[in-house]
Amino acid sequence: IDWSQNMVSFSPSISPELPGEGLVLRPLCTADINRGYYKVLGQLTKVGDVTAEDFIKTFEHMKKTENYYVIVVEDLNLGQIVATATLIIENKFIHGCAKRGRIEEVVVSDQCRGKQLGKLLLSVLTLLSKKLNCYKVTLECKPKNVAFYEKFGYVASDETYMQCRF
Ligand code: 16G
Repeated sequence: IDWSQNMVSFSPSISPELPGEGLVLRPLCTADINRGYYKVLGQLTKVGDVTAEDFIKTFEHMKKTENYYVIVVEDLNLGQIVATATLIIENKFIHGCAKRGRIEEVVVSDQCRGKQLGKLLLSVLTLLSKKLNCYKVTLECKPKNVAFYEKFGYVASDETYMQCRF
């Protein structure tokens, strides 16, 4: 990704390569199930009872499709995941068989707020979706988070987000 194209400023300055003292930004790996990955996801929503086997099966499927970019920030001193976000690429027949990006599961652990990690994750995945030639990238969020996402160029759509829950 071309980091110079990112839309937000960081103070103090951080980057994907240097996300902060003792922190590393990298793709999710299987061992992260033992580094509190689910504890972080649990701060967003219900995660359910997931066995290591369930996790590995789902993760292997995601990797095989090559359409999932799950990134995490690890605190190297604690050996714990402290933030995560996912970009999913969807293939379309429309727009000249274009690709569309979806940003999902953006979570920064309570203890790691104020380190600009949410900003970093969103900048990286938004730039990545552009680099992968998505014609758009979308996300769903709570009204209180709208101002945060606007910083990266996201605008509220005139379409209504609808869902049917089971
Ligand atoms: C938020 C998340 C979405 C996640 C959902 C879970 C972002 C930008 N959005 O909408 O990715 O799947 O919450 O909520 O992180 P649920 O458990 O009610 O489906």
